[in-house]
Amino acid sequence: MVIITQEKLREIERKLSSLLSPYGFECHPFKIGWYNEQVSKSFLLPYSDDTVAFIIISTPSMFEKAFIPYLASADCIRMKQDPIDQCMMHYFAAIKAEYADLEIETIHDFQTTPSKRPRVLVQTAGHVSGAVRYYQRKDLLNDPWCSERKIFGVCLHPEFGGWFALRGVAIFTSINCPDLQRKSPREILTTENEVAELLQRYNDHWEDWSFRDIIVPKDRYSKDQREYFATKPADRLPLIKKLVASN
Ligand code: B12
Repeated sequence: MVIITQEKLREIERKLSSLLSPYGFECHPFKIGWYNEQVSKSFLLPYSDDTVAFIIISTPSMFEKAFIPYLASADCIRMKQDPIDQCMMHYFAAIKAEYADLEIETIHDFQTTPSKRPRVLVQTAGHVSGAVRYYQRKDLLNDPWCSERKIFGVCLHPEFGGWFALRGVAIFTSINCPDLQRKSPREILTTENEVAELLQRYNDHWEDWSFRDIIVPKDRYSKDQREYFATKPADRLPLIKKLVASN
């Protein structure tokens, strides 16, 4: 186990960010303890509290900067796995390669345990890193839903509103940074009504994507990207061919 200062951690963050940002990704550090103190027992990550991890976020430009070039280079037509998932695996492998001398465990948003639970709750990880604000039903003093109804929570990014995805975490399992100072996420919505409206849009109208525009974002998904995600996975092949051909 290596103990590092906050300054040294900022160096690691800069290096990781310079690897990922040309492809439209952001990375934000957090301590495993901050995550573990929020989640229930079955979601605990098995590392000590000061272990350093990063949440990896894809911004709207990831589609053009990482995904389309990846499609062009990979044999997606014969791929069994979802092309976006494959592409994320490719970039997460690049993180491990960049730090070949360190032990890194990467966990994707789509990975599950043998009992089918998500291996990591990326919304909680995003919130404790301070990168995004995770709005949940319990943020409201009063809410309009009946008590039995499950209301899913949703994160907002300070710049991109809902136009981003939380792709997973990279855990530096042999690095501890006791000094890392916690950053609270920015309060993006200011009133209870706004939070209720966000949760309503995410839970009842997520397919119209209006939850993503609850604030005016700096950037949104391109037309191609919207068309891609609006198409059922089984029908995406012609679109993939078109994207590759036009690139
Ligand atoms: C399973 C899943 C689904 C399921 C069930 C939804 C659900 N939330 O459970 C289904 C298939 C329905 C679904 C659908 C969608 N999903 Co989905 N889904 C997931 C997935 C894989 C796991 C979510 C999960 O099971 N959570 C388990 C529950 C128990 O977690 P929880 O409610 O957060 O509870 C924890 C917190 O409350 C925490 N906690 C307790 N107290 C506190 C206090 C604080 C301050 C904090 C921070 C935490 C905290 O502890 C609890 C656990 O013990 C995540 C990716 C991931 N790996 O996290 C994506 C994810 C949540 N989905 C996402 C999206 C976008 C969608 C869709 C819009 C489709 C899409 N991909 O475009 C739809 C919309 C859903 C809807 N309106 O109903 C995004 C949300 C992004 C965002 N901005 O927040 C995620 C994060 C994927 C991603 N890559 O970005 N999804």
